[in-house]
Amino acid sequence: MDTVALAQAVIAGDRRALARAVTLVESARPDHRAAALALGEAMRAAGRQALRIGLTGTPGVGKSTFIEAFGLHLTGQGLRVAVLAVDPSSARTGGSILGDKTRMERLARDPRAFIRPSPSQGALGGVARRTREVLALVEGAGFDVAIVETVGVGQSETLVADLTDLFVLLLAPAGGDELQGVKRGIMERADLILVNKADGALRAEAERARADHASALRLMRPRAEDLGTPPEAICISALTGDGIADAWNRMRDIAGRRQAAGVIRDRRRTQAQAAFVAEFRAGLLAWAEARPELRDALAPAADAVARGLSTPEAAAAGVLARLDPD
Ligand SMILES: Nc1nc2c(ncn2[C@@H]2O[C@H](COP(=O)(O)OP(=O)(O)OP(=O)(O)O)[C@@H](O)[C@H]2O)c(=O)[nH]1
Ligand SMILES: [Mg+2]
Repeated sequence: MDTVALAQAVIAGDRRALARAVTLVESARPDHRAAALALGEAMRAAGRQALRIGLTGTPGVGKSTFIEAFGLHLTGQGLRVAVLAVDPSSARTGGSILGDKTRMERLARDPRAFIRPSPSQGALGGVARRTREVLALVEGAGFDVAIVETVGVGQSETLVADLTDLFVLLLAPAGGDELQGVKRGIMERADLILVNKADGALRAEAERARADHASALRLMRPRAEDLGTPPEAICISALTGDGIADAWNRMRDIAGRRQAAGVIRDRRRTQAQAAFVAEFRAGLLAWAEARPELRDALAPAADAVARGLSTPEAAAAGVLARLDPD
């Protein structure tokens, strides 16, 4: 199948075509790149949009269990849901992939759902680039909601916030002050906080955590994108399903307000421009590093720096001067 036919099949809703297109986009082979770019253009021309939801939470907080319950809630309403994962390969253990198979079993079998695990290799920047392209594919394929999941342990959550329209933080009941310090930067990005596991013996503790986070959110600097309605924290249980419908209603409300005010459009424009700059810089770097006149000079220059024979600044300037001897 050529790229044009593949793009048409993706847009027509052919799931196998979508899986093939995703594989092409995630491929590291240079000869797949042209096809991936053409697919991206075809998706852009199709002009479809999904609500992009970023979801982050530390390992074990219940992300997979939540996505299963939440995803089924959405497909139950007739919506089509795609689930993508962004994780540096090191953060993803074999255990959690196995866990996902059982925890998202029903959603994985749902014809209205499409689940794609994280690209297995590569630096975070590269993983994010691929995820942006896969997001475009699932939008072109007509999915209504795209969930991008990441483990909240590094920079990946910022990256996911930069790829999505809404950023949701999933928390566990326990943690207290110490946890709050760790995630302050993430909290500043959050549009909704869900305190999970608010069931059984954990119910009261979850409510305390919710109240703590709700007041922390109220103390944050107001953000223009909130349009005067600051982010909230609610209790849910991914296990029992309590609060899942409420969580979706709130996300829909936030998205609806932002859509009407043009906030989502503006945010996507900013994101697209940032992606362009990142792509350009990555390409420039790859090009420069492949230039023979630089490649051959890099190792000796680094060696000279290590041995104290040159300052880092002078060594870098000397290597760069080879690109442009004038
Ligand atoms: N009581 C209770 N347990 C839950 C709930 N949600 C998830 N769990 C349990 O918490 C554990 C971890 O759940 P997962 O959904 O695998 O968590 P995760 O965030 O996807 O974990 P990683 O993929 O390892 O990052 C499992 O034993 C779940 O059954 C909940 O709402 N209530
Ligand atoms: Mg998981």
